[in-house]
Amino acid sequence: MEMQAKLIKALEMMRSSERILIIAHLRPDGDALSSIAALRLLGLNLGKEVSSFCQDKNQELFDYLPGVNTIYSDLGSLKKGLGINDSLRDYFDLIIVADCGSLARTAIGDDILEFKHKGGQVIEFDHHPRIDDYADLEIRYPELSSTAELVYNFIVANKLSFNRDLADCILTGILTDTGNFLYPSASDATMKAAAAALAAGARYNKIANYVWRNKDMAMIKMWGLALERLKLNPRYQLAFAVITRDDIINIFGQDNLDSAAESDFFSGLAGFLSNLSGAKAVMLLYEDRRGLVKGSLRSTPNGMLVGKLARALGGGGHERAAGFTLPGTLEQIDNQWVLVDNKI
Ligand SMILES: [Mn+2]
Repeated sequence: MEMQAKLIKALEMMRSSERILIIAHLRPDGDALSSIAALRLLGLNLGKEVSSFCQDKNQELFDYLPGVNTIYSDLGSLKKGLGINDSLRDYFDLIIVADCGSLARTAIGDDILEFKHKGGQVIEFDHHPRIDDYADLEIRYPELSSTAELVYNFIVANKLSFNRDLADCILTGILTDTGNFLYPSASDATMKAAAAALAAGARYNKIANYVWRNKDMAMIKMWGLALERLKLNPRYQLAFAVITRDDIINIFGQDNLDSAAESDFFSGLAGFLSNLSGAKAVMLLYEDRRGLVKGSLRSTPNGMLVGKLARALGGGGHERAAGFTLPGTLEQIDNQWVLVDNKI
């Protein structure tokens, strides 16, 4: 099926449902939350009852997006809030999964499979490479910059009205997933979608302040430390930087980063480093918590595709922007950084 036909079919499925649950990935980024916010508005415009879920969403994240404060951040409170005793199928007839890449990234994969098993319908809107095949209607286009761009295509394909609130969502998703149009995923179609959002009244300044001009002193210092630590592995032409748990405690004065700070560090700094010339790829490593190391990989222009490497390390993502998580700690031995897996 062509994209156009799939997008029309998605609207038919929404129209023939009464209660819709929209889900994006755990530890959401701007694109995940924008996609939820936009799809929720579109569902409400159809007269549907719409709920949304995103595991680990913290309260302030992208709070200007319409309805983003109504997103449930854990399944228990969703079920309690809606009076669901058992299965999601007892309440919903349609689930829309947005921007998730894999079922695991919904954080409630088993509940979704059970929902489907009991006759519920699932639509996927995504721009990650396929990992799982579970949706009744899979609208997956890895060549798109963002799921928000796909949602914009949904609006256009179905000739739905495009208002300022929707435009804020679309522009936010595009700006966050393209690093303000810097990453290679920003195509002419992406620019056209963003231009349409601006023409519909999207508040560019407010969005840019939120997604880009938002760095406090601690975050700038963390960027600074990572830049100072930047090294090139000449054999693989891989540039890399390392941030340890102790660095985070020293800089932030606390032992954890909230998801907004983490996303800024990973997406913001990794995206910035993807402009590095003289390297084929960039890798940021940091100790997510004691015993767990997260890696973020970016391809540089004309560099190597990093998606395969991330998948080989048990992670996922896009071909040019991907990540992984491994057990272990980061230690400096003989002036070299080593990932030590304490379990081995
Ligand atoms: Mn995305």
